[in-house]
Amino acid sequence: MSNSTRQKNGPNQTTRRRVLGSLAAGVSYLPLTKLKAESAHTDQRPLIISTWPFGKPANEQALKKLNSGGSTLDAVEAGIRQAEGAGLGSVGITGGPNAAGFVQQDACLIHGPNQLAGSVAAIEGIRHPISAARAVMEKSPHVMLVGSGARDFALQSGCESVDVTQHQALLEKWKKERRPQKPGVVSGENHDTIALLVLGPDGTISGGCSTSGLKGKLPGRVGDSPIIGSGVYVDNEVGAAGATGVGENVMRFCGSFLIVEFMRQGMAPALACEAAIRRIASMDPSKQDLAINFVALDKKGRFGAAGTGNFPHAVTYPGSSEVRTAKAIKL
Ligand code: SD4
Repeated sequence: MSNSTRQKNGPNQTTRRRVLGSLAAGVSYLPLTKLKAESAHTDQRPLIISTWPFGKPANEQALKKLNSGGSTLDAVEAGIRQAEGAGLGSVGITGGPNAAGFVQQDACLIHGPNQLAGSVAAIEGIRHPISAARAVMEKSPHVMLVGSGARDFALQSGCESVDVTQHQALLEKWKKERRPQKPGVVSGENHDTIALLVLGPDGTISGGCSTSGLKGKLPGRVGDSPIIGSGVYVDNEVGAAGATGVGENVMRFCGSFLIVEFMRQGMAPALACEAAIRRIASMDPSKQDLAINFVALDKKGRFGAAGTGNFPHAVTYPGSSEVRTAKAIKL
């Protein structure tokens, strides 16, 4: 650009054109006017957002941890431990069994300031998989451990073991009492994931995710939840996103990473969640009911969510803790 053109346009117009240009480049085949999901904003810090109504007590536990001097990573772990230990019949060891009648859990966390992450998948008999994921991050040179290796490492790291044989009786009872679910189908009865994101008072962002996965899944099946960039993603300069729903429909598209990239290009969190859902829907050849939902927050304190169904999620900051519902995106 010549000096005279630069002077004529002025810095604001140039910046605006650049932002619009990058927005267009990011979602080139999405009609931007179709995107409607609205984000909210707070100047209050910390700000915590998580999936489903059971995220509210988890958020409050995370807030407590921050108030007692914990880091955003400590808060993520504390909040998710609350959900894992709440006996929800969903997240945690009391979650839904796989097709063989065992609970296999997936969890991960990621810390924005140093971009360190830890993850466990298809782990059995560990009370708090999120703490096992943190142990992988802090005590091993790796990011992800699975199956019996993950369990052995968790035990060596001091994580609490749960007797899965004893639990089997409970699982049998659970299976008898509930309507059979087809693997891969998410209904009101088989939601089972907490993704929880924290923006700290100093602008630090961390996030995590924990699940017993889709009920009735094949043994060994791993979903999106422990996959960095799918179940959760954090970029400390931009924001964070987390997912719940049919993992197969998130992990094929790196859903949470995609949302953070849309936010980097200037989209507010809810809009970025909606754009990701529309992108995924446009790319998915099966045209099935995707059953996916996302929460997101950005560095500026904006937050929001979007889902293919009405999507309740929990938002907590000083002076406020509530469940909000994002209206279903019409595809
Ligand atoms: C999974 N995403 O294992 C998880 C399940 C879930 O609400 O989020 N259900 O695919």
